Amino acid sequence: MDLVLTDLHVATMAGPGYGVIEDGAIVAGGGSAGDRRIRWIGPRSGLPGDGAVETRSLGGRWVTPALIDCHTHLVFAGDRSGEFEQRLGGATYEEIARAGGGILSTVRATREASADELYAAALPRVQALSAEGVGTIEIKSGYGLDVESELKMLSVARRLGEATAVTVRTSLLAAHAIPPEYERDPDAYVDLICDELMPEVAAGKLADAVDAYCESIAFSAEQVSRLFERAADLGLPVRLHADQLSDGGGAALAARFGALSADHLEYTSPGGVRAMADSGVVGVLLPGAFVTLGETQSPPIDAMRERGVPIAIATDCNPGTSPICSLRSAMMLAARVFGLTPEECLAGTTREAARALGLDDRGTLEAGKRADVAVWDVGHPRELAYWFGTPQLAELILDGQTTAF
Ligand code: DI6
Ligand code: FE
Repeated sequence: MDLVLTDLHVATMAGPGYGVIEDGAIVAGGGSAGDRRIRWIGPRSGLPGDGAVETRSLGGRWVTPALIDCHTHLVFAGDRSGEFEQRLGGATYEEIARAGGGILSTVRATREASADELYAAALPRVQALSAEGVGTIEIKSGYGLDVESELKMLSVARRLGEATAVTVRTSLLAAHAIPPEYERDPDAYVDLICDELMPEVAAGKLADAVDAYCESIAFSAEQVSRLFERAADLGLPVRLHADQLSDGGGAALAARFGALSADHLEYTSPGGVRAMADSGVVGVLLPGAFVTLGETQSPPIDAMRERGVPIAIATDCNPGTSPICSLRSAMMLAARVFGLTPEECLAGTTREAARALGLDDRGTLEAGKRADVAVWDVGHPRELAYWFGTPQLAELILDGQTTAF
């Protein structure tokens, strides 16, 4: 049966601007479970009156596309709050990483944890995001750094998608840090990823994309190129942690491989921005990491706007640099710290985030898109990038059905 939503205002995010439809209506349904679509959307006065329908009045509330968190590392074990204390005392992220802390500290805990323990720890993080209207979450591996533990992380991420109404998209981020066993021969670890891990992940359809961390403390452009060539062989799209702590030419590298996205971008050069624009690479901004690390150099937002680089915003939820399970907070930080407009913040967590994941079936409210709708107790959609830590979600409809949160 179709679901008809009326007595609402819509920010379709299909443009121009918020794509506002005042006093609108939405007809959802059609399609099988897992693929229920918007059949019609427009002003209430034009509502088609055919078929068996369940009509719901939303009491004049605003609706938007369900939000999309397109960059998280939310499957992990352990705790790194002590590193935050160290950094507040003056230590840098690189110093802590080089001393064996940082990512490798989470790797030790994640390797030791069972799949069930990882799942139990991650589920509340997924629930916290969906309680704020998030209907699609990307989750990366990258705290296993060996074949077995990377597969374990990806399976846990898949299980989170199966057990909840949220869509989970996974990325293989085996090239997140150099594992201790390969400290003297990082290239052999890149071989392991290319020759063993990636083919197994592809065969098991455990990852929707391949990601890598291109940075002086992680992997070189040459190593990333090898990984991305292998990903292309296996038909897996790529994305890149680029230019977070220094300009390593990551944005241009991502562009050269036609990556879905390049993420972080604090140190990206004008040439990198140009390359992204030419290749249609989405720039994913991660203000939670920027603030947590006390960074001072902002991504080149003006250049991105001038060149028309699509801008997405994500939490980067992880235990080391972005301890945040709140996409609404990331939106507010992107506005306040990076100077994005509230409209850019909402586009960055809907339309552009969908693009960063290579998903063309969501991110806007239009006929033919998935019936993933967030219903808000706000007077205007700009409030979504204003209030943070403040519950304003009235209802989350995913795949045409109300979801508990
Ligand atoms: N950049 C980040 O900010 C996260 N990963 C990355 O490549 C940090 C992950 C961590 O410190 O655990
Ligand atoms: Fe990240």
